[in-house]
Amino acid sequence: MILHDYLPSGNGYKIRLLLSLLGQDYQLKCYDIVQGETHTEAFLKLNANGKIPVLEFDDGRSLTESNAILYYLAQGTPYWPEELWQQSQVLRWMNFEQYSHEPNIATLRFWLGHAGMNQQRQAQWADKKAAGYAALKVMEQHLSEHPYFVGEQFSIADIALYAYTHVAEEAEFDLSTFPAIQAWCYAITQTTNYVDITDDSARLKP
Ligand SMILES: N[C@@H](CCC(=O)N[C@@H](CS)C(=O)NCC(=O)O)C(=O)O
Repeated sequence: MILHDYLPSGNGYKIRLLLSLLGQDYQLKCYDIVQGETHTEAFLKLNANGKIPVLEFDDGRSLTESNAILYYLAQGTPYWPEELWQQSQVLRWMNFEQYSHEPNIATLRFWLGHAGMNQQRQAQWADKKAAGYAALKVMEQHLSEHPYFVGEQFSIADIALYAYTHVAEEAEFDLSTFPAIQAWCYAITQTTNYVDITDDSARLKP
């Protein structure tokens, strides 16, 4: 199994973290997305949308979209609940992540730390910042009453939301006023086989 990825990517990290928690072997192939390496003819055959992460299986099939990959890998594991209502709640939070969280927090982090700012991005900064804080408030409210996003169980909803929340300060989000989020982040780091976002031990050797 090959994970096509970009190391700083939270979307890619979701997959790296779950694979590590599950103790699954894989090889990591990294691309520089800032240099457009996901828009080559070869890469577009893996994902016509030109984005990492892509999980390529040994039988030649490829799966794209981080949360779809999480769903696939989590089947039959404790990270995907058995009960229908709880499954729906996992999907609810994963959709929240893709619509209300990632386009704001991840985008600002990418602009600031990787792609660079320009006038057009500067003009969107305040709106994205406000929307990112609104998402963090929704999370804080939930986590002040529950240890995880769905039931009492650490699930792929937590992995999806953790990926960009734990690095939100790189996008100048102040997490100090979100104690429940901080406690939840800390609890995740204490999970057996936890790896951090910079871990590239599965990287393919050139
Ligand atoms: N919805 C997708 C988003 C994937 C995505 O935005 N990937 C970014 C890196 S985090 C990327 O590859 N960007 C390169 C590009 O668009 O050229 C997912 O969750 O996997």
